Amino acid sequence: MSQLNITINENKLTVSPGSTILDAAKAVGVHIPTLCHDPRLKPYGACRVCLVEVEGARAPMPACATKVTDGMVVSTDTEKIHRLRKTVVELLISDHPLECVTCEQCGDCGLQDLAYRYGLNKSRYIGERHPLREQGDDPFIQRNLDKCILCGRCVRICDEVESAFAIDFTYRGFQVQVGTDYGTSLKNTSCEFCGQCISSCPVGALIEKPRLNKGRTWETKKTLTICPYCGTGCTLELQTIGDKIVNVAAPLDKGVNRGNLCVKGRFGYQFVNSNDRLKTPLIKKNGKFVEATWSEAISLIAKKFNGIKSAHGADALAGFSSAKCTNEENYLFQKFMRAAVGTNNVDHCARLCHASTVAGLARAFGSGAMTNSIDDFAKAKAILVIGSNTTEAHPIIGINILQAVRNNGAKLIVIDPRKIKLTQFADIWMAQRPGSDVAVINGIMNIILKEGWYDQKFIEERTEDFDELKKILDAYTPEKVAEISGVSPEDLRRAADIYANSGASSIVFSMGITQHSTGTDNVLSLANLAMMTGNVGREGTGVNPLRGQNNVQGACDMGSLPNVCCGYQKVGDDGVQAKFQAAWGVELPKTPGLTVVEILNSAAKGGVKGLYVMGENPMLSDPDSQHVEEALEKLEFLVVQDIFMTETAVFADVILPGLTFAERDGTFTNTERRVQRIRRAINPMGNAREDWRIISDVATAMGYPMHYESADEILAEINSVTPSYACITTARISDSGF
Ligand SMILES: Nc1nc2c(c(=O)[nH]1)N[C@H]1C(S)=C(S)[C@@H](COP(=O)(O)OP(=O)(O)OC[C@H]3O[C@@H](n4cnc5c(=O)[nH]c(N)nc54)[C@H](O)[C@@H]3O)O[C@H]1N2
Ligand SMILES: Nc1nc2c(c(=O)[nH]1)N[C@H]1C(S)=C(S)[C@@H](COP(=O)(O)OP(=O)(O)OC[C@H]3O[C@@H](n4cnc5c(=O)[nH]c(N)nc54)[C@H](O)[C@@H]3O)O[C@H]1N2
Ligand SMILES: [Mo]
Repeated sequence: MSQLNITINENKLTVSPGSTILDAAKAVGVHIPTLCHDPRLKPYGACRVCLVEVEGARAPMPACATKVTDGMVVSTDTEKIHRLRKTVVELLISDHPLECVTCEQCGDCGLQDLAYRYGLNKSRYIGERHPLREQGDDPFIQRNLDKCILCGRCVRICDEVESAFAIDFTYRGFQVQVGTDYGTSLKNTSCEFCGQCISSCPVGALIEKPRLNKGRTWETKKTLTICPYCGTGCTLELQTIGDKIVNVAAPLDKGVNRGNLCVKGRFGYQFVNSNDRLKTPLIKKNGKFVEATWSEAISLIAKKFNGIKSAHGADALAGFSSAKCTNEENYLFQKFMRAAVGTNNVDHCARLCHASTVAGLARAFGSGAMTNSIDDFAKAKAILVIGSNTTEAHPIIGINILQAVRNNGAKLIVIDPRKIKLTQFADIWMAQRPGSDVAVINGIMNIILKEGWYDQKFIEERTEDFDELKKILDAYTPEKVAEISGVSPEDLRRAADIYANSGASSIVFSMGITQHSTGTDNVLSLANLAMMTGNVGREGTGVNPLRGQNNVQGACDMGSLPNVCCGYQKVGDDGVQAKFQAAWGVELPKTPGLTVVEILNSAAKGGVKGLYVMGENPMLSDPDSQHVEEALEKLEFLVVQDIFMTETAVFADVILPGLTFAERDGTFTNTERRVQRIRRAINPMGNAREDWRIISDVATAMGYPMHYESADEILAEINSVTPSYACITTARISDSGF
């Protein structure tokens, strides 16, 4: 479609069809004030402060809700417009407590800015005022209803973006207020405490409770970084005063989340400044932990590890790396285990999580990760969510999926034995018997085959062994699948029709698919379904595993795995061996090492004698905790490097205090393989140190020198030995990742 011409205050420009006057003004740097507008929401046009004059129009128009037409001539700075805006602001402040001196939002308030601009410190309009109605009987959201200007942003964002529907306008006329079905409390409502409403509120009516009285926004230092919780990898703005995080926000124009966060990202930062953090190294003496210096702790580890190595060989040692730590730390940890210790016994929690995805998708497509990006969900015509409780475990991806369904009309199929939030919005919800996924997917493929809904051209050009698949599918008639899974033949048929014939269907999966003894087969079945219908390799399609922890994709990419080095370069391969021996300057072990589960099995039998656990909590996370306890107790020497005294750390001989995400630099790789920067916002707590610095010091003490000045320097080394990260330098990672 052709571009549209518009003139704003003498500035001429062209914009794309669909742009509003506000968009166009922004593009030429003309400021138009707004109160009810939020780029995350549909245009509303209620507050009237964005009124502008349009040549030929009878009355001023709201810039936020008026689409540009070709040849439009707009004035934003006329006397008439200023008079109108001033009146609107005066009316608003006539019923607004002008207590800016104590208001949390002072300095960051849309209404205060406008009142200042128009020199209004009182209103000509005097009438009934709303009494003080402060609310907030929950831990997260302070609601000052007397400061509410009824712009509706909180109500709309709760509906349009979060699909939580917790609040609405209640009562009528002068009594109108934002409330809930349960009076005014947010407790016992569908509120998810994501705080999207707070992030949208233009005034001080909604405030993050934990930040109360800790400092105004303008007093804080702001650091852009990445959320430390799940694999979505949302961009956070940490607001700090001194070494304390006082609030978390998210910029509207950055990252995968563009201003949105979930309850964990927005409110779950107290652990950083918690007094329970480990602050100094600890050595166990006579069953009790005693504070130690770094050099005491590190030389003890070097002595014990070198002792076990010379007595029993390097394979009597093992290490757990961490999906909580950065790429730089994961790279260094596996290098430490391979080059300094001399074993491939290195693994991490991906083993318990998406190991079957990595195996299955690597076999099907050559790479074990999402085939499409998070933004692509908006382009899907149908989304099949199987074994992923997306809105709870990956909330920002969850809201993307719901927006695709509710705003773009994408069809939603949910295959999950449990009723989850997504099932409310699903066109079809199949509650199969747990573990019957291969049968259900085969049943869907059986129908697609019979009906001829498959993509013959795609199959011929891009796949192998379709005939083999056909033979297997014959047996999975809808009736037989119904018997195995409990899903009705009608539902299977409808699901097959929607998935195969939508034009662009995307599959989303997570633990409901992977955490099974048949996990790899489950993943392969999903890949087959996508390939059979040509739903891969295009926008809005694909097979999309949602990775769990914040940097589990990176921990895998960096080779914290027993069979591959960074970039999935196989340890048994001669070329790989030669390359890393040259790069790291030592002889390297050739046989693949043990997995997380095998390491603990071996320890229980006395095979593995020394274990280094960095940022994992196997006592809580690994199967059969009694068995884990036996294994940990049997070890001759256990090192735990964590930020807290965990259930695992109590078994350690030495505990090393690491730093949180807020105290260090580095990179995380999110579920869509976007490499993003985390940045130090505050100084390290106590005597704790960066994980990468600790690993380097232990390696050096063991006789394999590692000297790095910064995370950047480690990334440069990663660039040089990892083809898939070759060009990902810090300089090239912009604020939105690489
Ligand atoms: N709040 C919070 N968020 C997290 C985490 C956390 O600890 N807390 N952890 C992160 C991590 S590491 C991960 S891996 C992800 C996990 O993210 P998810 O995998 O989305 O989370 P689960 O709760 O394991 O849910 C899996 C879904 O599978 C369903 N399910 C169970 N059995 C079957 C089955 O046989 N077939 C099918 N099709 N479905 C089944 C369950 O009912 C559930 O809805 O979450 C990440 N996000
Ligand atoms: N019962 C049960 N078991 C499970 C699961 C389940 O749902 N239920 N889920 C499975 C899945 S999907 C996964 S991914 C695994 C997860 O298994 P784990 O990786 O063991 O998970 P966490 O308990 O999150 O442990 C992370 C540890 O890292 C520490 N930590 C956080 N940040 C840092 C840091 O910057 N540096 C250092 N050194 N330490 C840090 C934390 O304090 C915590 O002790 O658990 C698996 N096991
Ligand atoms: Mo996970």
